[in-house]
Amino acid sequence: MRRALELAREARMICPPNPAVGCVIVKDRRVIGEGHTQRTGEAHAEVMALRDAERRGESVEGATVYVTLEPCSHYGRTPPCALALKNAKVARVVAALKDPNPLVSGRGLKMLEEAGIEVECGVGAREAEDINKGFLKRQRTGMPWVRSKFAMSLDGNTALSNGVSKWITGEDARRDGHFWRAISGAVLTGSGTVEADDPLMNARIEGAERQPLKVVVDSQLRLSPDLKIFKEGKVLLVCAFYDIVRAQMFEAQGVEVIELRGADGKVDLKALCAELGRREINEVHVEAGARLNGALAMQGLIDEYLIYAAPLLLGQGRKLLDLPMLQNLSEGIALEFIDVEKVGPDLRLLLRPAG
Ligand code: AOF
Ligand code: ZN
Repeated sequence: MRRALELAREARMICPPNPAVGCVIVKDRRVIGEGHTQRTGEAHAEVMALRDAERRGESVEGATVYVTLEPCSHYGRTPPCALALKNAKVARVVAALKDPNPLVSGRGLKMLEEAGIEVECGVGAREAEDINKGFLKRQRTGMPWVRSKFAMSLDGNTALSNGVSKWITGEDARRDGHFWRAISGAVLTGSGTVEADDPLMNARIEGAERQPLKVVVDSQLRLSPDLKIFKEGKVLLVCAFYDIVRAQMFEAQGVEVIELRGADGKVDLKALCAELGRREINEVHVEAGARLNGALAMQGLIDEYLIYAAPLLLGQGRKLLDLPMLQNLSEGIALEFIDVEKVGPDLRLLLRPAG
């Protein structure tokens, strides 16, 4: 299962919105086939592992299959993996997790059991959950997993007061950031960041064969359609007031413009997340300023903070989140460290809301 989880991790840039799944086939204590999920619409992990065994000239009859997600039972873009395993006459299937997809949800395991195959579920569940937290959250709640990324000085500044921020963190940290963009279904940013930095917001990393949808929040549609972000890839521009003349300037270049207005006259961020969930976005990667991040955090929409901290002190500057002035420490956003790693000269911190 450890190897299957490793394979699943390798699939993360390729397969969204499909979950990243790894599969290892073992017989007589030898690995005779392995594989992971391919691009959406192409083969699942189990089929890749079966094909691998065939290529190696191995018979899978009587073998044990380790897979990081319950084999599917439905005809989706591909035929059911549970059926492929049944036809291959494997003896035992060990799955890490049940697939919460309502089209599967226990039916895959049941189908195997009914075929007389020994089934076990739950081995390596925690890690398997972690690899597909976006897919799993979306299947369970309809909402995507939202991760906000920041680069800051050790004293918590994301830029100087005059806006200068290039570069606070080193090259390694910046490269690492592209990996997280590449595994995401969408990159979300705001008008302030787009105007100040004119970023591309794509994933520039080897192995990124699919690009995340670029989502830009611009309440008043005040950005210029000539900015780089609108020039390439799929872009969703979200406003609070749809102005047909402004919108058409973007639409003429293939940008989709939608209006999602909340009660406060700003973009309804919760509705936006729900909309991205409907569009099969599992993970939303936020790279935005303190205003958009503050609003997301206040509405409890951030599931994870990815913070690169540079060994640099800047004194005054811009903060991670714009929050109303607090009176008590207990009003702060309490987080929990999930992972801490050194990336080049910087630290990479992964945190989630506590509790
Ligand atoms: C598996 N093995 O490697 C993956 C599975 O449209 P399809 O046919 O590609 O099916 C997509 C669904 O299959 C997806 O939503 C999820 O429930 C399951 N993913 N299942 O047996 C795999 N990636
Ligand atoms: Zn499948």
